[in-house]
Amino acid sequence: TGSEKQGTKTYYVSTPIYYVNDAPHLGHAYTTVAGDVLTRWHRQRGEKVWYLTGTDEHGQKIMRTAEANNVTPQAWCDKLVEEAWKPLWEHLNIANDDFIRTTEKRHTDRVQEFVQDLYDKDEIYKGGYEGPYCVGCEEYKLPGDLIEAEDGTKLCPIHKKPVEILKEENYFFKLSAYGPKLLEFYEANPGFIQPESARNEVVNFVKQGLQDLSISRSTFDWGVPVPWDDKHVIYVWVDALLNYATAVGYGADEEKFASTFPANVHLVGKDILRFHAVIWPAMLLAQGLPVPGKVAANGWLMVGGEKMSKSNLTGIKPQDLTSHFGVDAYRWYFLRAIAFGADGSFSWEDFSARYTSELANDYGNLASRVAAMVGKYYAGALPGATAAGDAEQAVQDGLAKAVASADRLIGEELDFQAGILAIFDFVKQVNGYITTEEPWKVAKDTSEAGQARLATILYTAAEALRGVAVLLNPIMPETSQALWESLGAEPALGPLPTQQVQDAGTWGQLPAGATVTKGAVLFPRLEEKPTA
Ligand code: ME8
Repeated sequence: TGSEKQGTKTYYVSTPIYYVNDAPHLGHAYTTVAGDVLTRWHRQRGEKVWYLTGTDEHGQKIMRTAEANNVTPQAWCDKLVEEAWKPLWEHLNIANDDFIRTTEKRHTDRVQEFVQDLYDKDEIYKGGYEGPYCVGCEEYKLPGDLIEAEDGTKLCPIHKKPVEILKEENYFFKLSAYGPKLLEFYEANPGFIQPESARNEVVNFVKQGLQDLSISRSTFDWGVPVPWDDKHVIYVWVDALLNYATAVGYGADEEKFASTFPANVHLVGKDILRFHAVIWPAMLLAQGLPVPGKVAANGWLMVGGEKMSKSNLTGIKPQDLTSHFGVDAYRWYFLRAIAFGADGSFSWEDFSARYTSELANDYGNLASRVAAMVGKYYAGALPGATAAGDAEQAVQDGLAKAVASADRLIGEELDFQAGILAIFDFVKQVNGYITTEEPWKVAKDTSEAGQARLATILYTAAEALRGVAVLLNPIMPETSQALWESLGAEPALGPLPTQQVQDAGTWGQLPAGATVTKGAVLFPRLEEKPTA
């Protein structure tokens, strides 16, 4: 493609576009924060990055919700987007570059063109289908996938709600023809689906043989009209998946499209893996368009042993947690506590315990002790390191190792938990260094050698924190910025976001004489837990 020729492919990350039948909950925020961390990490490498999120506004689920609330679907979507979704992402410091809504003309026009094109290429035909349909999933289910209620009613395995038998004359996409090509593609690109368990699930599913995909609906009209037959609207999932193309200029801005598409990483929950790892690449193959680099599935946040969903919430909103723990700690917690790809539960107790021991004690106290000592012994002017030895070399090596590990784990492998641990292992190492070196005792040695040691210890600790501020910036941007300022790194080294990850381990960047100030406490002691 043109983009490869120019070598300027933008690193493109997406979240699912969420249904706006209700306000966002912890589960949506989990995926969106992960995408934001990945995006900021790559920005911090100096790469060109595009982070896309948005909302999925068509289909029966939205239509019925609007009806139940006595408003038009469009009015419902407008309200939810402006009053619930966009404000939450702003609150959580999500630095998305665009926000696509599937009701926007820039999207619907291009969706029609895409589908018309497939029709012209004979990839779409008219046929009939009858089968169990889950409105919650907006998906026909295979009879074998259903579970049974005690009274024998067939239920969707995800929503645990009765399925409806739908019978429609619809348009079909020849998905079944793409099975062999997809299997070949998975084989040639082992990293396409992450984690391994998700990949195996998809490969087994495709190996069983794919059915053609019904891509239109004629029993309701809240959707994008099929261009050649306006009694039908385009199936909401075909409409939705195309957001990843329409948002970056498909059919409208060739240059932008060529330099951005396809996504390097589609972040999704494992509930919608098949759409992204089977249907979406097949749609692209059918058009001769390039397929994405990776579909990374996060596990489920669970409540009472079930996937947290709009109907079985914990009653805890993201805002309840951020007002107690702060936005940065919130962004950190779920990625730190749960291995990406695995299921996990939220617990107030676990969050509090980790906040106190890892953020407040290990990290926050280190930052404030170092600033306090530079204040006390050097009136806030960072001393130079003139007496470095093995202990200092070990800290320097520890930082280089943390940089390399975190860059691979977070930036490449999307193993946020292990990456965060690598950074915090280094924080622990620096704490250990200070405990061993006891600068408060060294300070009492007024000999020249003693004073040189004190200066060296404090410089080493401050310089180590300089590296930590860079590494944690994608995860906790507000506290990193506060630390950066407290170390006097700005103006000497420039604004924090311009610091590159790959340079973070280069030792000796903080200049002697930098003005160190004791800023606000990074992670204040927690108030009493609000009573439910
Ligand atoms: O599926 N744990 O939208 P949606 C972890 N519109 N992640 C969760 C979660 C949980 N308990 N609950 C939700 C749709 N998520 C479609 C997507 S994309 C072209 C169309 C996250 O509002 C997770 O990322 O149901 C999941 O895939 C997504 O929210 C589903 O959001």
